[in-house]
Amino acid sequence: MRHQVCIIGGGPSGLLLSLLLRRAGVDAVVLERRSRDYVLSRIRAGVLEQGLCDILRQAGVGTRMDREGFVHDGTIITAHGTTVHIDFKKLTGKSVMIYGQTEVTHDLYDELDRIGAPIFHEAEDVAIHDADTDAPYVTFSHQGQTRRVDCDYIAGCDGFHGVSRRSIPESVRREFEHVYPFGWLGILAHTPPVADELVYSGHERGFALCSMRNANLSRHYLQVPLTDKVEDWSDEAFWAELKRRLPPHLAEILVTGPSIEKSIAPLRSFISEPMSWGRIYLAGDAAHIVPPTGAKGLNLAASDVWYLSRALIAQFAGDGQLLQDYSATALARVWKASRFSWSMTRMLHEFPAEGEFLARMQAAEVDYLAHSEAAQTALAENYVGLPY
Ligand code: FAS
Ligand code: PHB
Repeated sequence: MRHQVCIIGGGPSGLLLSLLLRRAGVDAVVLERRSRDYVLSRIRAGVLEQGLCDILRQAGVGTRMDREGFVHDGTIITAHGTTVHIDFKKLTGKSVMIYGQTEVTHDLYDELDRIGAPIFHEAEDVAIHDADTDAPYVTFSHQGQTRRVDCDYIAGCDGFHGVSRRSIPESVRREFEHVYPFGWLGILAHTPPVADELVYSGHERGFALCSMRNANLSRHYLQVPLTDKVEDWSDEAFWAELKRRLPPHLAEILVTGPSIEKSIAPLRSFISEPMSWGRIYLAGDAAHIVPPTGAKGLNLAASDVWYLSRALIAQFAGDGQLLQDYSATALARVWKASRFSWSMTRMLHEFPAEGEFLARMQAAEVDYLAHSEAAQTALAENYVGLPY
């Protein structure tokens, strides 16, 4: 088969790219390793920047988000006895949308199905060939048959463990990584959120985050040692620890209940440069990973896809400049969002191995944040999303 663009990966990056390209008349196919049910069973991000919301609306898949999502004008940061409300709306004029990544993925799949966009699920052994020529192709096996996609360009939207980044020669790639000495234990429960906005809590026992999906679906996280296993944590133990890490006025109103999902995710900062080589263009987690403290993972995937879709559309219209500039353009925003995610993680997590000096630096940073509108504005403009 032949398509103008072969997209590897059917997560938010690949699906959104397919939709944006098809809206502009560019023909794309998506190859996804997993079943649709598996992809839709993953619980991940919850905060959408305004930029991502605007893209979804323009692409015609924002209706359910606007109906069911929650607009948040701020967030609460509490640590070392100090609590500060960051008022996004007042400080930046922008808000964020609370709407699960799973729902975004659902909406994208539904629209791509409606317009008949080709998606292969359970596409196995995907391999990229001749990416450094003007006739690249991708092979994969599907339902026991070997298939081939001849294409003009390959979009690597296959996440951190995908095949695309690894198809760029090691001699070309420069990878930057910082692994954090802890993970996040996440729980999803049919309980009401503990507050109207998200609560980021730094505590000497460890970081905690109280988030939500709707008025009766909460998503909470605890910083846990890398040695912890999810089976080490009963629901009761999770809730008891979360209460210990919250300010007393929140701990006493926290409603607990049985978990419907519980998992531990490791935290890392990772960026691979360049984000393009030959006819391969990387977008989203295939190129970079951020610690979720800044709620940037999904939102960076969106800005990558926005840049890449515009560049490919222009390329097929005869103007190759945006495509030539894609890697540099995307990386400029990736590095700034990675810095923000790293700084939020450093400010709010426990790093026992780094001793008392860092703890005092963290306390001073939260104290400065609480008393400086300039500091709050800097945090707010990064959290709501820097301009594309
Ligand atoms: P994804 O990893 O979502 O999608 C890649 C797709 O490619 C997958 O469906 C995979 O099956 C497929 N694939 C992989 N290899 C393939 C191959 N060889 N062939 C074909 N297909 C292949 N971000 C936040 O902002 N907030 C959060 O709270 C948050 N929590 C997270 C929790 C976890 C456990 C993880 C792993 C990530 C989390 N993230 C969070 C980040 C996450 O939301 C990503 O940024 C987002 O999924 C990026 O989307 P994609 O780039 O599409 O990558
Ligand atoms: C979530 O709701 O899953 C979430 C929200 C904000 C974050 C990370 C995760 O920073």
